[in-house]
Amino acid sequence: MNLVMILHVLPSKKMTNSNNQVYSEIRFDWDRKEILKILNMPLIDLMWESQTIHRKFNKYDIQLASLFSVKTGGCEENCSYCSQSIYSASEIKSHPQFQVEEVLARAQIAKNEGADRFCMGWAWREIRDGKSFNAMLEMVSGVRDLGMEACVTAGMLTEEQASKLAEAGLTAYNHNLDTSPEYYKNIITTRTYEDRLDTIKRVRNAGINVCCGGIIGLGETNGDRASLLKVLSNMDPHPESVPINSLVAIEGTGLEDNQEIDSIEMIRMIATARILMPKSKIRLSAGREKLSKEAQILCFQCGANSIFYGDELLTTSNPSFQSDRKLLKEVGVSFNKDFETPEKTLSSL
Ligand code: SAM
Ligand code: DTB
Ligand code: SF4
Repeated sequence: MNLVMILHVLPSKKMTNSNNQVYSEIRFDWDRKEILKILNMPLIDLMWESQTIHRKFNKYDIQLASLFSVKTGGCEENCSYCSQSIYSASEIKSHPQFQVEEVLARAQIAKNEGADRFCMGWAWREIRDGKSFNAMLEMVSGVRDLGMEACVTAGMLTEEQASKLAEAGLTAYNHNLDTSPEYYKNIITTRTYEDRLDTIKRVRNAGINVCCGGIIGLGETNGDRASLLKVLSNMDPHPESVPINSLVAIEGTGLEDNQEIDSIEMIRMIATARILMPKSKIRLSAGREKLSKEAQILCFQCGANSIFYGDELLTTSNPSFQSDRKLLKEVGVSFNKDFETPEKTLSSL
């Protein structure tokens, strides 16, 4: 019996999330063993199964999410992959928080380039109340006024902060689990896995969409990848978006010497995430510069339906707007339907 058949015979669950989408035939009870079996399936079968599920639940369109680092560097956490941690010796340029107008000008550029979502990052352990938070709220409502989805990633938050962000119109909050509960302590020790899960619960309870994923290439095993996917796919409802990053090994970080992952591992991770979370946006995230055009196309085929779009991630580079547009046109998937004139670009700043 193949996976599609399994999905048909398993007891299904109908429920609605905060956006009143009806979920059916979607499971929240995957166990690690069956996930590992999917991850390790012959690649040709895994690609077939994931594409079948993707075609059943989604259209072939790709969400373009631009990323901007509103506050860079000086973070108190010790995430060993991160150039922005005070524990890293990376030579990144720290930058105090950008002003609201500057951030909205960047969002406008991203919109002109065809992005439908604008993600703003703060190198913080947790959101701090006061001037910076008030500015964050203005940025969120400003991005929404541009007609874009707004996403924030700024560390842990309180219930009150979450509800203020919801009021400001925040579409999604990104807070990654990064890896499995078992491997996590090898990567970060300044906050716990439970802390991360609590933050995600507060986001969900405030009615904000959850953006939660992880990183491969941290030195974890396939079993760890299965455990991470188990935690994500047992969230009910599933996170609306699931970024799958591959480690960008940045000089000066604790993981600078980690071996680069093979692109097939990324394809396997994306395909498995698609099978487990059929309707989530699976975002092919950091590390795309190391993937060939063909590997990216296979990721789209297996269910990736979002990318980070724009020349920069937070402190590292990403494929250019132009090259991504060319790639997506070549593949024949659709992206932002409102996007007309690529010429309205950086020159408008
Ligand atoms: N400080 C906030 C936090 O940790 O939630 C927000 C920013 S943080 C940079 C967002 C996420 O980016 C991390 O949780 C991690 O999953 C991902 N990330 C950071 N550095 C990375 C790297 N070098 N390679 C791949 N992913 C990375
Ligand atoms: C996510 O999962 N990946 C993005 C975003 N969410 C914030 C960040 C990737 C960062 C890559 C390394 C850097 O540019 O510093
Ligand atoms: Fe800080 Fe986020 Fe980097 Fe961790 S990943 S060090 S919390 S900016």
